[in-house]
Amino acid sequence: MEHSRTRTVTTAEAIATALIDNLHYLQATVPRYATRNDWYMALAYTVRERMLEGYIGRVDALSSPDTKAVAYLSAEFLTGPHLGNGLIALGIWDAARDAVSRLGQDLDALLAQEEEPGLGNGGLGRLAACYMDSLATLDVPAIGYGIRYEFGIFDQAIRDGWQIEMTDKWLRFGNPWEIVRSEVTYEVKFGGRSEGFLDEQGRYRVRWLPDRAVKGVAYDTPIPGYRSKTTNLLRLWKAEATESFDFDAFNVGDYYRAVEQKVVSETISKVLYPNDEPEIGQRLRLAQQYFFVSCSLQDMIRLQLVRGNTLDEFDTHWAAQLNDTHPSIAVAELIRLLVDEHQMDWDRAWAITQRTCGYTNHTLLSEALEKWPLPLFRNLLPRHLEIIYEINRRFLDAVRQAHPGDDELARRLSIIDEAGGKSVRMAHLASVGSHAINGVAALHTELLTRTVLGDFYRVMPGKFVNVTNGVTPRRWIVLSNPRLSALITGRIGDAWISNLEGELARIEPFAGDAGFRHEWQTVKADNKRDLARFIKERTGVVVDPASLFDIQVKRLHEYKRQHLNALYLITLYRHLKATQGRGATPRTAIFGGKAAPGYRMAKLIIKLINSIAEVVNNDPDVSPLMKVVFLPDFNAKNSQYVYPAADLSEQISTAGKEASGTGNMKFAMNGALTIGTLDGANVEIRDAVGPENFFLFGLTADEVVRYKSTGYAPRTVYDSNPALRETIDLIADGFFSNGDRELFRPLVDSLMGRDDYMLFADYQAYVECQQRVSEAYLDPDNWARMSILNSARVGRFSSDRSIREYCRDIWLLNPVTAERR
Ligand code: NBG
Repeated sequence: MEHSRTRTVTTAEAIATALIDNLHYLQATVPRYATRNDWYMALAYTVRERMLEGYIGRVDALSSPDTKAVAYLSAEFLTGPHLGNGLIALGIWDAARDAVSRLGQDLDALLAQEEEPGLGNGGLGRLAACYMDSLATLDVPAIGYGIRYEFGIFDQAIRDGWQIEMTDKWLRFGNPWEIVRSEVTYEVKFGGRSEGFLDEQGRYRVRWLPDRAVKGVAYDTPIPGYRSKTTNLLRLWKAEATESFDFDAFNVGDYYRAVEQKVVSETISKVLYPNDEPEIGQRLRLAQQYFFVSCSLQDMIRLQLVRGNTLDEFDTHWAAQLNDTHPSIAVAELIRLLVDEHQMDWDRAWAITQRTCGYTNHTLLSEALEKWPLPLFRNLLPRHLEIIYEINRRFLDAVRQAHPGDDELARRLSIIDEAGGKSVRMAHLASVGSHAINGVAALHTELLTRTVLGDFYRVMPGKFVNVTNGVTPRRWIVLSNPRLSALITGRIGDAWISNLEGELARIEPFAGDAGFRHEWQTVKADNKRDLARFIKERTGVVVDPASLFDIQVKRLHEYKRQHLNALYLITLYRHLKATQGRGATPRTAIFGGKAAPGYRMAKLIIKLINSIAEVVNNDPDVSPLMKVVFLPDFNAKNSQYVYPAADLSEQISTAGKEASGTGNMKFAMNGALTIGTLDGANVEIRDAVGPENFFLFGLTADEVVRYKSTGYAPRTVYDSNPALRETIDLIADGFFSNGDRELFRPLVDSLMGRDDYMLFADYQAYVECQQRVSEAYLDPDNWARMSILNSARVGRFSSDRSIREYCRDIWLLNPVTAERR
């Protein structure tokens, strides 16, 4: 059938016509009354329309009996704004700009109008979004399954130097990207009990008698691949009340109870938990996890049957990736669906489950490994607990058989933690129930096999693989840094956009070309001017675009050591005071990131940074040479100004703590040099760019462990290092808090007493390394050369490479080279 050409043609002319049409027929307005949001909505619909043919193509593939598809199960997808990305994917940026300006509008203003879906906390959720982009670009049939939170990550404001949280009303003005599938719904049950019975064939079976249920409704967002013909689906579930369950209440006339039931049901998808590590025992969080996993698996089973395939071959047609432990209840739920609801026998269901699931671990922090108290778990998911006991019994039997007499081993491996108040260890459930377990950087995977999953590695070494994270060059170079993109494309053509690993290195020879270096510097300078303007607008602080832009943006966490950076800045400040700035490299230190609302130390670190900023920025002796800025509300949208403008990328976590990092990759791609420890993917980035183009400092992961075990005493370091002592004393004496000695006491005490993250141990090395940075920056031409080499050599950190590895090593499917439009 012929489609309406207004909705598919991509010339400026056609886009302009579509815009007016959509303004009229969807927003019910006309140019003379249209608000900016009306224009934004009309443009978004215009872009979405052009994705739909690809979307239908994908639905066809998902319905075909030969397809193997990926289900990327993730409690978080931090996609960032869709409009700009869509324009790039479809190749209609220039046409859209043209169309919009013919109608008297400004594309940048419309792009700025979009409220980003903040459906994630940080790296983990953003990684899922990069992977969706690469899956679509590589034309891998995939569905991202998650939760359509009504409120995403809070908006951060800074008042009086403190973080203030505000609810994120991202749906307030409508969401033009999603397509509600009111008929794609599943029932999800909770609570109650189970009972055994004999079926017609006399087999023992179990049924679950829940005491309540909610309904999940599918909301699809098309995810276009870069210039690819198909468009994948991000399918997010919204919780609603089931019709069947409140029916009784209506019948007995208890109208209010029925309404209350509705409210209770909807809370499940109400809000994203704003912690990058779980709070133990949040019942609603377990309900969220089970809710989206159950809907997703039911949907996968439905699609499997719609294709005309049987459940016996489920794993031939589906690969389910568990993004951290949040969806790991999938292991028990898939068994329950197959055994209880589809009458499969246990052994077969178990084999299918294991072959279907893969588990990605994203953290080594033991406090971040999810555990659920047994009573809570039983109360919410009684049938799943039984299934988990059965999985565990069979698993531990096998362990005891292979390692007779080693009861300790079995105890440590058990899915049920018997110590103290018993709990369910979700990482164990995921590890047992998956055929592959992967870490997210080489060092991280190695440490996993030695520490948190060491016992699993001993009994099932073959399951472990590494897939180093990657980020999409479409959003993080093309969209964020158009100037750099134009420069690169001008020299090597644009094939790098969909083949970063193969092509980007072709700019390396230009590092030796003075003209190119000059253009490279101009791009950076322009980007820095843009960021300076943005900083002025958001914070009022005026920064010098010629100074070294030294940037640390990421969630606030002690292990990430924003406070080590802060200690350095105090030291630098004192040094500049003492030397009256002679020979100094002007520096602008920029921070951004949210702290979990309940994480007091992280919030105090924000306050400290702002307090230092207050003193430094207002000191006439120093402020021409040094500025400190805390950029509020760091998110995907704002970050697109940040990475392209960085000279120096701060990746200074305590070695052994950061699983991978992905900001480190975005910075390097955009030509920032890294100052960092040997942690996460920093190790591989340094290998790629060459040690001479990377500022390394600090203890290694092994040294950290050794130092701690031989009695690390931060106070001894403090006593023996005058500069450190002066720095800490200034904080303690209230120099940054108007004489208030109490304000930062918890921070000072924690460093002096325990210093869990070894700031003092790394302090001197860090300060000296920063000194080397300052010196290097005094030679702009050489800096430009190093910057070019950084970009040129990090092509392998494209998420396309990561996704190819997942396809090859874990999902066992062949990405066909995507047909380009
Ligand atoms: C984070 C790690 C990062 C890593 C991202 C993506 C969690 C639990 N983990 O180092 O801290 O880059 O995951 O893998 O959010």
